[in-house]
Amino acid sequence: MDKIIFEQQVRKLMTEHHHLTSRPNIKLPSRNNVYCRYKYPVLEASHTPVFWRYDLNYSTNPNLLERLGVNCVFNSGAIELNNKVYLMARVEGFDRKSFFAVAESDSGVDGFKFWDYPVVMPETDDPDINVYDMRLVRHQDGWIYGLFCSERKDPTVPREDTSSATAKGGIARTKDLKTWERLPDFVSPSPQQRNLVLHPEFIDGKYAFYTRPQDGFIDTGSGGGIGWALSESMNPAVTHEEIIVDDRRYHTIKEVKNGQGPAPIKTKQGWLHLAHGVRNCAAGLRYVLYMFMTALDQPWKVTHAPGGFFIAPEGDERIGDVSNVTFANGWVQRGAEVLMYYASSDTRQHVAVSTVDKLVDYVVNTPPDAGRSYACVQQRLKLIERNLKALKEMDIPLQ
Ligand code: M1P
Repeated sequence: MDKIIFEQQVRKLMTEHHHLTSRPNIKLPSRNNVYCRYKYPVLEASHTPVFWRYDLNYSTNPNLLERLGVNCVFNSGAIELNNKVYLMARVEGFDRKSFFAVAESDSGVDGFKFWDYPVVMPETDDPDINVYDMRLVRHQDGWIYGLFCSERKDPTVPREDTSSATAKGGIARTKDLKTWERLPDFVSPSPQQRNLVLHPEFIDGKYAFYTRPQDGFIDTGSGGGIGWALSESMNPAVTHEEIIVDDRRYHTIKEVKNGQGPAPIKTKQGWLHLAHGVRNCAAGLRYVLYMFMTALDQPWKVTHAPGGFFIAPEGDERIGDVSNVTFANGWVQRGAEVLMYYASSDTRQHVAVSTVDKLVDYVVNTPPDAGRSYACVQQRLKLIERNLKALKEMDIPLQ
């Protein structure tokens, strides 16, 4: 194309991108009165700046080809700073490597714009092949920590095995999300460690972590469950024992595995947790989100565990690079409201909104998983009986 057309095309790309990132989001009516979804994802691959993907120089790219494609944007950590919401997005290139990038918004539900440059995360002496799923935690010690999965090829397998990997808990800290100090990877008795999350407060003067002890990269093996571990320091963070806070269980939404989402939110009633649970079926693994509460003075003890899932993939959310997945590693409390950032099918980033009061009500008053079909029917019968009485008292006829 000639240079004038080239410049017109570049302008068009930039304008289209601006329209996308400025598009107001639309809150959808709630279907359960617990939370509302929003119509549009807050971030997708096309939200990444045009100048991250195209070579915009006529001399080197006269056909204006995309050079470094972005495949998806998902599994974002989240934090509020200076009255803005910052998402630490997992951006995955066409080359399957993930990296971190910050997008900011005033509203937290739309207008997310990526900073001009992605995060340059320093490496350790043993470079990661892939980094992803950062939890952002503002700790009592004054630092903002980023905890993420650091993946490398498993050095112990035969040469022909080019798939086996090891997952370790990567740790870095910052004051501004721009400059990062990389700390040594988390050390625990478990051979694999993903979904590592830092508790925001000291426990008896120690750093506390939610872990996921696991034998294999995908399979939990003899491990699994959301663990709890203490470390004297963050540099290095070392633990000798992991106890299980929330185990995986047969015939539940977390039968195969589970993992802590973002760091828990402190409420008057207890620590509010968002997590993901995984089960297997003929279509493959299904990832849903669930909630639970732990004791204020003993965050490793579950006090309330509503049965079933909180958010499951629906509609377009069901389809993507890894279909049938909802995953969350970021949420932000803004006054009474909670913005929950959940990703669908390892492809795009959404938001759902609720309030602390509603989430506490949901967690405290939703009946637990009754464990067996018969017991579940008994649970539902109780609800039906009370409701039939209530309808009669309100003089509302059955349809
Ligand atoms: O593909 C679904 C998810 O799989 C992993 O989660 P988990 O460790 O619980 O199995 C992660 O790779 C996560 O990023 C991904 O969304």
